[in-house]
Amino acid sequence: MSVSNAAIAAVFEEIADILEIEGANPYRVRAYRNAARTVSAYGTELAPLLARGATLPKMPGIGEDLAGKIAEIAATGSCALRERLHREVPAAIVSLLQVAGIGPKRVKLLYHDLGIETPEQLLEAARAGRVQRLHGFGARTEARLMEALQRQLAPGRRYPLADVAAQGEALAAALRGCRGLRSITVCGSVRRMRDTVGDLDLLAVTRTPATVMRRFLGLPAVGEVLTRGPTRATVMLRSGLQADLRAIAPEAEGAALVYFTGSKAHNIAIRRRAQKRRLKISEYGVFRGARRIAGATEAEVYAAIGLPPIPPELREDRGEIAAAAADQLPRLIERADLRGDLHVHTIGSDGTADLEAMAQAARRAGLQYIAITDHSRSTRVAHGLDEARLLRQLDAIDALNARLDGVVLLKGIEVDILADGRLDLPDRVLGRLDIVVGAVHAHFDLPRRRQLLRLQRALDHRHFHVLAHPSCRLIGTREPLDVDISAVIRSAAQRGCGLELNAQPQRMDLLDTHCREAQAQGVPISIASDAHGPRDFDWLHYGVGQARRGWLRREDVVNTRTLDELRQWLGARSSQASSEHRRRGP
Ligand code: DGT
Ligand code: CA
Ligand code: CA
Repeated sequence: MSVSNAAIAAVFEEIADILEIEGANPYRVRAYRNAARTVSAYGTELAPLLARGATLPKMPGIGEDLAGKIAEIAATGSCALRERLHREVPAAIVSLLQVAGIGPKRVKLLYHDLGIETPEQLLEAARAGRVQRLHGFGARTEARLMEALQRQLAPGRRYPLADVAAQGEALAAALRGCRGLRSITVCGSVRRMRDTVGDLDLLAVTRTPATVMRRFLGLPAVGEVLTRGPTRATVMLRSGLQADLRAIAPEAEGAALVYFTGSKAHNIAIRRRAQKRRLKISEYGVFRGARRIAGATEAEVYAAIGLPPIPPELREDRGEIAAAAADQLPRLIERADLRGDLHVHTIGSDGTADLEAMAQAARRAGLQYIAITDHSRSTRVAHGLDEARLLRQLDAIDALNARLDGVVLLKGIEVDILADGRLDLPDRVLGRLDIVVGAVHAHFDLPRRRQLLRLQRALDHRHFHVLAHPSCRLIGTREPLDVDISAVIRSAAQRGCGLELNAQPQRMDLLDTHCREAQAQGVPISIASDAHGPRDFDWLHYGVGQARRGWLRREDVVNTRTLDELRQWLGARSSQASSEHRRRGP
């Protein structure tokens, strides 16, 4: 597997972070940050290009030195400078940067003034009240840090799917080609596409487990070995994530896949079903007495207990076994069904690329249309658009649509839902847009009743189409809004609005169970990347995974429609809303 532009950018970001912690020249720090941004926004993957022997394309701000580093990282995943920096500062210190609310400047202060190197030490110092005395911290910051740290250091911490899946894929890729290895699969909650993951579960199919185990334990990503046996091992990865590896013989591959994919509740339910047929299911196969009657493939295992194969995303013991037995499993949505993306940012607000770069990236991602939905003015940190800037963007979209082939840009906005439920831009502006996506970005802690009224008032708005990231949770950092989501879903149904399933790794919002509720109410779902850069369309894959966990079919998802069908829905929503508006009076 080659090193992605995002991975190259991440190395540059890390170098910039450490240089900043060390107090390096700000220009030097900025050069690495700019390089990170340029590389991650670049439309073509660089590593395969370089591997073919091509020279690096000219990129703004990338001189000879940085170009050399890009080549080094593309070839090896790292570079000499980064390795040296890792030797100079305690490696753990970089993990301090992952604590919400502290950047390099603060890490530097904590290290120099208090000798703090790890999140654990920081929590201890905060509890002792030593942090608030530092320049630029204060009691409120200390309290916020303490809260973030307690969450981060809590046992049973769960990680966003996309992050863990990438690590799992990298491990699997590093093992592929190992002698005697027939296949390697990431199982567990990752294969079920659960939004958060506790640990990685890898399944290796081989007749020579010892060779595979040795290779696995020697991988650079593997830190501490926690337990090991002839066919299993548990390790702590350097990233801080735990991983299990199990080796199994080819004739048991299917049974082992079923077992290690889980969920545990699903396994227990199918075991019960097997028992009724006097069969025994384990990771080694399906047995009648001592005789193995199935096990090589998953389909064979399910067939042995009278079921069609059940997609991994449904294996939660939430009715999938009864549905399978009645031959009523839904035909789940697939990534290829998505024709568009209704939530995309550009440099107009806090994105990293311009309209055209996002349009081209969308086309490469197989999309036929995208809605440009930059932030509105209230979201100041994101440099939200006011009326004048939005109108200029609309002209730019017209001009671009006139010369673009293969992808159409829709005019939209991610408009702030203000504390009282009003929208952040006047009607005369919203009325000119193709699509209005509304979202909460502040006042997360209103009383439960008021929060619902706020969202309902927004949904009532005649120009409103889709409620973005409805719960507003951020995995590991922000709890969901305290609001009756079922009531929000019913309100959306009554008003003909859609709900978004936001596929950003930290969001994954709507939840799977709420997808199912929305489906039952006939609320269209928009699976959206909320892309802030060209590579972010990759996240749609995880959004589709979550939709599948919510039993959604192609017809439940509004951005599977053709552009004409979509426009019809958007238009119908506006005219329905305005007639209701007239009925109810202004
Ligand atoms: P996670 O890691 O918390 O995100 O969730 P999983 O589902 O990956 O759980 P994990 O890693 O504890 O176990 C991986 C799979 O192994 C799980 O999905 C099903 C299977 N498994 C684990 N423990 C048991 C058990 O006690 N009984 C059965 N039947 N299966 C189990
Ligand atoms: Ca797991
Ligand atoms: Ca596990």
